[in-house]
Amino acid sequence: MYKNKLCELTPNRLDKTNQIIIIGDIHGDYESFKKARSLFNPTQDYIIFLGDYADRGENGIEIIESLKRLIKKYPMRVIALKGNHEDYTQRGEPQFKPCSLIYEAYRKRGGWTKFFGDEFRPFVVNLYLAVVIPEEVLFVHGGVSRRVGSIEDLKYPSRLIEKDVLWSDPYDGEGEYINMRGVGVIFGKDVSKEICQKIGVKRIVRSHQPRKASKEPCVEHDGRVITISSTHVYGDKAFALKLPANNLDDAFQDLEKHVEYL
Ligand SMILES: [Mn+2]
Repeated sequence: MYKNKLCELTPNRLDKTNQIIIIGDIHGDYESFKKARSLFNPTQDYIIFLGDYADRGENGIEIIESLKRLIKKYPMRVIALKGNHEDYTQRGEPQFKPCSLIYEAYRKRGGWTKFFGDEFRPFVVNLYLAVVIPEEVLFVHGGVSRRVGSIEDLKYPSRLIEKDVLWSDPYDGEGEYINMRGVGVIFGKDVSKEICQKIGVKRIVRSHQPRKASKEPCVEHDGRVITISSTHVYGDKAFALKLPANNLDDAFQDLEKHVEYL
């Protein structure tokens, strides 16, 4: 039996929750990771990581190990998504470029095979593909495509759907086309609208394009798609979203008030 890859934050689970903290791509920036973690109060908050923990920055290993400890300590409150930089074959071959985590593992942990088998693979297989707050928000790393026909497709995704969710990007137009990245699609605002309706949410929060959110959240598709970034590796601002669990709709209307710089 496959593991359900969709984390559902139902009203029942959000009861007695203060904030939902959302963290975008970190990409080896340990300082931003530590600041993000310090925003989280485990007795009353959720923290959702949108993936891409390693590569580009220097400290992928430290971030992955810290995040594993955080999940272990607060399994009900820490939710980590898979990004395209967590996409490896069973044998540890990255499905993306460039991958610097392998070299980091050689330098810091004495090799890749052992680190992958003992530490990284068990972490990756337990990552979610998406989080949904019913009637409100879908959180993913990359985006959506017309292949996502229902919420069930996110619970038990085909490999094609998984790739679309990990790799896709919104674009300022209509329809759905091949992505220049070589995987996933670029999706227009008609596609966002259609998929939001099918899944039963108002909007999609994603990361995957940190430079698009270099100063603040990038809001596209009539407010339906929001891109965030939580890394300094490109020399840009890094931030988290701190959303009030009981008033999400208003928070999205006034998003700048819920941006916390890291
Ligand atoms: Mn990415």
